[in-house]
Amino acid sequence: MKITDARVFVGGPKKNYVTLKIMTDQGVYGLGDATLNNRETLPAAYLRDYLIPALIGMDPRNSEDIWQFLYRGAYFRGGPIAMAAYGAIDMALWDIKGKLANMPLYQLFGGKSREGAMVYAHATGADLPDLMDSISHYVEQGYKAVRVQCGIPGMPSASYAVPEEKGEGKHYITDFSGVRPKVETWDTGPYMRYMPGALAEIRARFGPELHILHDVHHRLTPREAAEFAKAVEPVGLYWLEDPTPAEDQEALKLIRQHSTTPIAIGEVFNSAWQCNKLIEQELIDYIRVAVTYAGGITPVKRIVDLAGMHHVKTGFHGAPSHSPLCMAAQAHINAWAPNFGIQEYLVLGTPECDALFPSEHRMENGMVYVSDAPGLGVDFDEAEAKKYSFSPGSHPVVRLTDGTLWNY
Ligand code: KDG
Ligand code: MG
Repeated sequence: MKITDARVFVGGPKKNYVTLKIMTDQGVYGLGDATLNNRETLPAAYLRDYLIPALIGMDPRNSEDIWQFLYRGAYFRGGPIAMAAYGAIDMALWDIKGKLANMPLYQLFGGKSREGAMVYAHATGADLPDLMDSISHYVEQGYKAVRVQCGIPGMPSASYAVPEEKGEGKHYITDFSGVRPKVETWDTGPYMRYMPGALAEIRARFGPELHILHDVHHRLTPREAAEFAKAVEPVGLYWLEDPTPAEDQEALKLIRQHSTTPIAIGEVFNSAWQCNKLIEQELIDYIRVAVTYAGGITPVKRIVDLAGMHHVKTGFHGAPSHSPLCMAAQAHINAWAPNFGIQEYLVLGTPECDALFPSEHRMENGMVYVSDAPGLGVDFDEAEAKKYSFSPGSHPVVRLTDGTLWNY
């Protein structure tokens, strides 16, 4: 069996999805997602100019050897652009494998460990009453877990993930007006003074059962993060996410030594080598990698297995950054993984997205139910894809009140 051709499509409804389609001499094709948020044309170019020509003629069933060929075979290893491109290839090869076996991917991994996988919604508010309404909205829809982000009194511009426009699926992350980033202001003092109390009010209002998550989005120093994690202990958070940038992994010990608040990290990681120390030293409780960014199903399964040996659960990234193909790959891992924790999920709620990526993966009462269709269980409608083209966007940048550039 041979790979005969592969094509890359960039575009989608309110999003530049990078979709790879690998064709074979047996008529079976595989699909993968290489969407690297706000850098979409780069993995697409790497795929088109370097990787696809090398893949043609290879046996698509040898997904392990092809992954090694991509990763070890590149003299300059890894990095977010390359790993997103490898992620798409690996996903597409697993899709082909599942279709050949006539089995959904979770069966190839070892079958189901659960029926539905718990997901968390994104509640946001310009202020606390607004956030309370947003949380109620998701609780009424049946969500058992909600990530909460709130505007901070005294902070000149909204804190992380607070949309200027309200409504489900509003893009508070990507600004499509061009590649010049919008500037947000951050002030640690007001945040540290306000947010622990706000989280306590949310707990008091919604009771002990609701899983409350909060994303610090890399804004604190390790010492501040340790203080914050300790201060919010009585709230009983499900997790505190990205309390500090994770390049300095040693620094995370400070948070661990001062608090029992569960920590979730990894959405910007693109290699198992960025995860293994945090997992082995048990400095985190949830590993947040995404199948696209971390190089595909092959390496992510290895990360999940290592995590399982160290009491670390999964909490895969699932912001609107990813196409339904990546979300499907994660749904199959979530159905299988013995150490599944939770899945991030953002309701885009667009019929256009469903038309572009038809699938039978279902979302009900805050749970995702994986499709039983062979492979990933998601198709790609090329006629629909013709409606869309690339439009450049950017993440914001963050500056402190005196103008110093800070962590987004
Ligand atoms: O591209 C960046 C977003 O995916 C990120 O800001 C979202 O932090 C995020 C999250 O937890 O979903
Ligand atoms: Mg995050």
